[in-house]
Amino acid sequence: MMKTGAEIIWECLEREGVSVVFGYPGGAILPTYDALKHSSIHHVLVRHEQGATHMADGYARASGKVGVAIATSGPGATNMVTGIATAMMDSSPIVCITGQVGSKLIGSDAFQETDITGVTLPVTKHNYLVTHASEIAQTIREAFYIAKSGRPGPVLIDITKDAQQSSCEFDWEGAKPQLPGYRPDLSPEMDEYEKALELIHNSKRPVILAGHGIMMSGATREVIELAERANIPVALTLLGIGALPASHPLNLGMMGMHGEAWVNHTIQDADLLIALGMRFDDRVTGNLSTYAPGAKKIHVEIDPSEINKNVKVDVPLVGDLKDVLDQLLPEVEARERIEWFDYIQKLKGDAAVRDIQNLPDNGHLYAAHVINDIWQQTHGHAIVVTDVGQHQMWEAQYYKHEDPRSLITSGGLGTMGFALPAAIGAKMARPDAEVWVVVGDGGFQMTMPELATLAQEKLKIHIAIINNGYLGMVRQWQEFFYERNYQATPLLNPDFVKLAEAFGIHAVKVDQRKDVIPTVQAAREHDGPVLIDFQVEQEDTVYPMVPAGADLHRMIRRPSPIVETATDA
Ligand SMILES: Cc1ncc(C[n+]2csc(CCOP(=O)(O)OP(=O)(O)O)c2C)c(N)n1
Repeated sequence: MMKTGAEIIWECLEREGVSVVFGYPGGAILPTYDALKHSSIHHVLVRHEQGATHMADGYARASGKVGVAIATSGPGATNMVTGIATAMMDSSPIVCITGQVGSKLIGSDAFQETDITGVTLPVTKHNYLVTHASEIAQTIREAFYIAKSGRPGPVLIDITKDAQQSSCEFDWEGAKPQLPGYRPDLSPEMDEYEKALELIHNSKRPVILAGHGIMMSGATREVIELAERANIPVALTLLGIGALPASHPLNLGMMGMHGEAWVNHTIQDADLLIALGMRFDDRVTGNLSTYAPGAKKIHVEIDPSEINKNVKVDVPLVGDLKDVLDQLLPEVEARERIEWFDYIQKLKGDAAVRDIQNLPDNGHLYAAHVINDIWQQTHGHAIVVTDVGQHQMWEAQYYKHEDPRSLITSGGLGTMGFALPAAIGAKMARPDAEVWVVVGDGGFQMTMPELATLAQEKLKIHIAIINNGYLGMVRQWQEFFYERNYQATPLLNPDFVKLAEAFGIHAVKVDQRKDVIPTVQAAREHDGPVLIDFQVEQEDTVYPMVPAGADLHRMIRRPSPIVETATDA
């Protein structure tokens, strides 16, 4: 059947199972918007194209499906770059469709022309420039396949205006992906499994390092089975949080720069690290030359280019984590490891009790109180979407996630402005779920126009601004490493309550600890979005902290008496 390129775009998206797209129109994508009237797909009008990409990303992370963002050429497309890079660093499957100037104008510096495939080449898993309607169907099918297969990631399709306008025969079946050079279905050799099993069985002090790949591969059940069967404690990366319930007895907690001291010590003292779907980021390892010196390393990872990239491993198992664990699990034998668990228990010391919660009310509101109370009220079952900064680390420390895909945060790129739009995407993906935004006063202001999108879509999302009047995490680095020279970090903020009200969003300010729980409860009962401006202690600090590049076990500790963390063992 003859269809225009624009009609083919929508038809292909429908056939790929897309029900919502996030976008912003403009001249070069207008034919596609014109054809939207014939489609059943819901279009969310964002307020900035960066928001569209974060929404698609949040949608993808919450659902496991591919998120879709649409923009026009030139500035519309370049506004997407930050969101695309964010998705790339965290292996999030999104497809971005951009309009391009007419094919005859390409290279002429035409109005709103940018070489967006050139610009996004290093931050996409793959990208395309499409100049004929007849190429659209196959390109979209390939883009979806590439985005979600193997190590997931963002794919961009730039489609010229004339390709959208012209007509051709639409043949879905004939447009099957043809990617002879793309081999995402790798699997390890049998002898690698045997080597891994030998290491697991002979190890006395093993630790599983759980990363984002566990969620991406849908392997949470298998990871729990491995941990339980072989009796191995599990340390989590930031993006691995949720891979096993916080309440699980083998869950050690988060590792790395702001991980618990005992978790880092456990890793440093291990004789075997079993890295599952994680990539040994520098925030996780600290100084590579002193990282887990006595440990053999098994690395289960879908992307072969990650093997030996940062940490030299003894046994690489390259393949889909779920498939690898399915193969490995029947051969894994039970072990006791009493000494190892006794040792870890000693490392925990008093730090297992985070006494900031138990301090008498000194009139100050700490971010930790806010996050702890949100956790208690939601019983660890909300989807929490964070921004980047101190609040992000406090969230990871104090919100005890029980479910996979329930912490959505920009880990790899650390993109401020991510939280609000990503939460909109997550709520569209999981309308049944309770969604909280935990965001700093700085990052919130980067994408706060998306409050308008939130109001227009009438989504029940709760926004907790952790308002400390500073670019808090940078202020913390200035405090520790730049002699408290607070250059360019104090913030003059707008009145966030009035701002939200201007968008028709219910909002309230909280500066007393006693008001946190009632406000959280009221927000949960409110029928629609709520913004809470939590005015917290201005110069609070995230402890513990491994300074960048330092040895993982040399952490800056919270000075007593506020909170005592684990002792150096
Ligand atoms: C787009 C972007 N610009 C700059 C940074 C560097 N940065 C990291 S954390 C941070 C401060 C965040 O402040 P705020 O949003 O108020 O959160 P807080 O740390 O106070 O919780 C900055 C500027 C970044 N991560 N992203």
